Amino acid sequence: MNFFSKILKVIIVILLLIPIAKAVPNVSFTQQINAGILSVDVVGGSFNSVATPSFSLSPLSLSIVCQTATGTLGTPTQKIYVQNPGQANYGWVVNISATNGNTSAWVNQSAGANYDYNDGSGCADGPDADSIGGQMTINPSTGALTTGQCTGCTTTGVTLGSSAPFVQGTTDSITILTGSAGSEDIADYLITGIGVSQSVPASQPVANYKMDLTITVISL
Ligand SMILES: [Ca+2]
Ligand SMILES: [Ca+2]
Repeated sequence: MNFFSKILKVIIVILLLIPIAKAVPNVSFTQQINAGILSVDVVGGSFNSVATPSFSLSPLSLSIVCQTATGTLGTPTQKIYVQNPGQANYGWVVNISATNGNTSAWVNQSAGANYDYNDGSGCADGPDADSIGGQMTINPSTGALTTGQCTGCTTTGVTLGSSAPFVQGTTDSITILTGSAGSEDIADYLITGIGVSQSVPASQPVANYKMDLTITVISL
């Protein structure tokens, strides 16, 4: 190895060790926000969704005459919660109806006689085909409507529904709350204190009775 080859090796080593400055790549961060989903839920005091919402009418004693049981839909631990995060700018409606359709009934959990929830004749059995009496009335007008988590929102353009009884084939769905086109496009609301009453036929047997109702929201 002569002198020049030694020099060359040293230069090569030095070149490899020098860090090569590279251009720092520009990373473009992007974030898309889509319109939220119009929804209704049953929530507790901290807006936590209630896994199994429940509702009980006042207990009755067996009676030889027609009776009325009452209850309140929407309580401090089970509030009805409506959210419109910009999906329904032309308005929306919250309804309640029987989960299993208008031929549903209050089902005797002891396998005895059921009673109706939508007989237009009240306690007596009317023209519907189920041969049982009984009728439920939903009265949203007694309810308390407030805004939810939205800061600065108002309930302008949002109104509670009127009292109405279920009548099979005529009133299968009852309006709880309506948001007009003029209501805020992005807002949320809470409802408590909806009145529920149910006429129970005379001599209805001692038992627990059950039926399911569903609350839905649709955009206009
Ligand atoms: Ca019926
Ligand atoms: Ca009936």
